Amino acid sequence: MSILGHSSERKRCPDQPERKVPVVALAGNPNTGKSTVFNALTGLRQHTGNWPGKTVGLASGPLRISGSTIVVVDLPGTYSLLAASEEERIARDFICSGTASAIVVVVDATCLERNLNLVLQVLEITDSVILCVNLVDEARRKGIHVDKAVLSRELGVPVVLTAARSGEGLDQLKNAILHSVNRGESAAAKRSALTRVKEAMSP
Ligand SMILES: Nc1nc2c(ncn2[C@@H]2O[C@H](COP(=O)(O)OP(=O)(O)OP(=O)(O)O)[C@@H](O)[C@H]2O)c(=O)[nH]1
Ligand SMILES: [Mg+2]
Repeated sequence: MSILGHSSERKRCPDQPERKVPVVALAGNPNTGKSTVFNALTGLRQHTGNWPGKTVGLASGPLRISGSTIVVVDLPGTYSLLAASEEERIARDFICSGTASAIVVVVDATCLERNLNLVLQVLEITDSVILCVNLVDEARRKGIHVDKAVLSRELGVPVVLTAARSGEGLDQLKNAILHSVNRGESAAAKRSALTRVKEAMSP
């Protein structure tokens, strides 16, 4: 869809800052289920399959929740922000561009340690991160338990456990996205109100 980066058409007061449609990106190592999460959030049908490197460009679609529309961007898989391939460069450039209000890092619950490298790199760029620990059904099958509370405490970000293919945890993920976007908007509104007050006070 074409609303990525475009302003909403909602009427606004002349001295109010323009409201942009919030953007949330799905980042993560290849084959962690980003496009499956994207499809579940947006109702679209991005290409998925059980081998890495399927998503090669940016895809975007709307997540409609509680009367709000949020643009979700599905990024190509990347192991690191020190991009090696063209697909990794696309993901890195988008993450670093600041376009997204929040980054959802989708990790594989069955090999969390390997995936955390990218999580830590993204956390160096922004603290608006949600950790989506996907494939928890596979982890359960292998006897792997992921302690959501400990992860969230240690990383300082919300953590949601999902099995995107069956829809498990997706409502919690939607709520975490909405919460993060709303928090970002209210912080931005406070900053802009403060700027206006300062301007009004300056001689
Ligand atoms: N069992 C299980 N399989 C999943 C889950 N999420 C995704 N899959 C499967 O994992 C495979 C990879 O999913 P994709 O959504 O294509 O992964 P991706 O991260 O977009 O992959 P790239 O674009 O190649 O980086 C597919 O076969 C999905 O059906 C899940 O929660 N549980
Ligand atoms: Mg994909």
